[in-house]
Formats: sequence, structure tokens, C-alpha cells
Amino acid sequence: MKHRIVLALVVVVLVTFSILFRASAIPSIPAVASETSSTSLRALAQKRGINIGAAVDFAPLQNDPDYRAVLTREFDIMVPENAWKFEYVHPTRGHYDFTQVDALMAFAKANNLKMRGHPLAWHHLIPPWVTKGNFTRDEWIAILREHIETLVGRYRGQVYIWDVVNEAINRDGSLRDTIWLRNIGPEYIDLAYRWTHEADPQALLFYCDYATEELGQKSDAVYDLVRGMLQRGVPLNGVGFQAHLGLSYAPKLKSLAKNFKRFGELGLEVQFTELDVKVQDGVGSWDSRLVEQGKVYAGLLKTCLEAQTCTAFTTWGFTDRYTWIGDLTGLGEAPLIFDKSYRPKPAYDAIKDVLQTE
Ligand code: 9MR
Repeated sequence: MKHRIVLALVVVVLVTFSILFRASAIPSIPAVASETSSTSLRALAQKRGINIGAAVDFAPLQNDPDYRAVLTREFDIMVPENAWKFEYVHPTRGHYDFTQVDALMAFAKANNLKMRGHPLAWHHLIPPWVTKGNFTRDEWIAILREHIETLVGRYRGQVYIWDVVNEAINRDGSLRDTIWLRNIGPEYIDLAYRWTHEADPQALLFYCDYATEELGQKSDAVYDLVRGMLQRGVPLNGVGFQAHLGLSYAPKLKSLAKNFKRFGELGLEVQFTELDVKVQDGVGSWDSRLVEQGKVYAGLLKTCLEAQTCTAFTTWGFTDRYTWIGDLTGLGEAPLIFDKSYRPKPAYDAIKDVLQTE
């Protein structure tokens, strides 16, 4: 009997602790004492008629005050790097977890940042209940539709741009063999845009891909895809050029400008959406590589400003302290515009120079 009472007490204590622990684990992001400066990147970019954004990782935003301070001082768009991805937000059938996205959305609003939604139909990070499921075509359509309508509907009127379909094209221009293509067919693309637009008519809808900056097989295929969509009356507002680059493979600016021009002539906005520039593949001293990196950033920004239809310049993170790019050589990778201690790098100065030069 005595044992039972002790056991019951232990259970009560454990349950109480687990409830308390869960409550304290609900993410909230501390406020930022807003610091405005007429020479911040966001102020300078706005003067030039564009926005400047960064991908945001949840953990540092929650835990690192310097991360929050630099983000809100310098940028006016944020895009959750991972929090909206299928596996995280919709891990099991019928169950959505919006805890992180809700906190990010509240942070964006409180700090006057536009929110980019990313991504709705993508081939990565799809949970096993979807990938291992045995569904009919109608069920596949219903799954993607419900996923899109739930995510987009929840934040109706609050998202500036949705990256609706992401990376649907291979390097050779063919359609990527994704779970959506295999089970629904190529129509999944048009459908995804139509459902997104119905769920939030105010949001701008983008198609995004990488290795599409220059004219070539892949960018031609993106061009054909979006032109076809427009001809079919599919709601589409812009094309995102991710621009995951390295010093040895930065796009030729003339080719980039021509590419931007043809998309602009279709009536679409263009943006850099995930820019970063690796330096490990470069040559010369570390310092000289950082200067070269600054030139790449500056060239892209200049091309954006010169293209009437380029509306934003978004980097994939902003500090080398947190980047998705692994350290391949042991030298450390440094693809972004602030170093690991949040000091502005030559790339930051180069961007600022371009923004300040009419
Ligand atoms: O930066 C993201 C990284 O943290 C994730 O592990 C990875 C897989 O979800 O996705 C990275 O972001 C990708 C983006 O969502 C789409 N374009 C390519 C990006 C880099 O892989």
C-alpha cells in the first residue's frame, strides 16, 4: 500500500514537471530594442526601391540577442530557413505544429519585417507518412491541397511572398522526379499556385530555383515553365533566383542581366532569394577571397538595381556563425556578409557602397 502511495506521488510529480517543462519549452522570442539607422542596409535599400532579406534560423533567433539585433537593424524581410517545411510543420497525418512559425510571425510583425513563406511544394523534408503512403492520385491531390490550404490559410494576409513550388526543374531542363510529379503529374505545379492564391489572394506567388542565374538550359526551362503558366492564367508574380554561389562559379553579370530582362518582360518580378557565396573554392589568401566575395555580392546587387523588375535581395542567413554550408576543408566556410562575431565583412561594405552609389 505504502509503495503504491509513493508510486502515485512520483507519477504526480513527473506529470507536473513534464507539464511545466512543456510550457517553458513553448518558443517565444524576446523583443528587440529597435535601433533604427539611416545607414542600415534596410534603410539604404528602401531608398533604392528594393527590400533586403535574410533567412532566419529559429534557435539563434530565440537564444542569441546579437542575432536578433543585427537582423532587425539591417533587414526588412525574413524567411524561416526550415520552420515551414513539410516534415516540421505537418509531421503526421492531420497533425500540424505551428509553434515555431507562429513565434517567427509574431517576431516579424513586432519588428516590422516582411515575411516570406517557404516552401509549399518541394521534394525535400517530406515526412514518412507521405513518402511511404499508398494513395490514389485523388488522395495525393487532396494531401497537397490540404497542406497548402492549411499553411497559407492560417497566415492569410500576413505573408508577403510564398515560394509555392521550389526547385521543380533539373539541370538539363526536364521536370524533377518529385513525389508530387510522380503521383499527381505535371499539373501539380499549376494546382499548387491556384490553391495558394485562393487561400491568400494578397500574397505574391513565386517560383524559385538554383543554378538559374545565367542564361542556359535550366533557366530556359524555368522561363518556358513560367511563360506557360502565365498563358494558362495561373497566378504567378515572380521568379526567385536562389543564387547559392561560390567564388569559382559566380554568374556572368551580362548573362544574368539578360536573364532578368526576359523574365521582367513577362511581367514578373525577379529577386535573389537565397544568396550566399562560398569562398573555400576560391584561390589566394583568405583576405583576398573575402574581397572577391564582396565583388560578387556587389555585382549581383548592382544588376538587381539596374533591372527595373528586381524587387529584393535576400541572403540565406546573414552571419557566418550560422550557415547551412558545411565546412568541407577545415578552413571554415564564410559565405555570408557578417562574420562569426557579427562584424561586417568586405561583402557588407561592398553592398553598402552599391546602395549608396546612384
Ligand atoms: O538551409 C537549409 C538547411 O538548414 C536544411 O537542412 C536544408 C534541408 O531542408 O534546406 C536548406 O535550405 C534550402 C532551401 O530550403 C531551398 N534551397 C536550397 C537551400 C539550401 O540547401
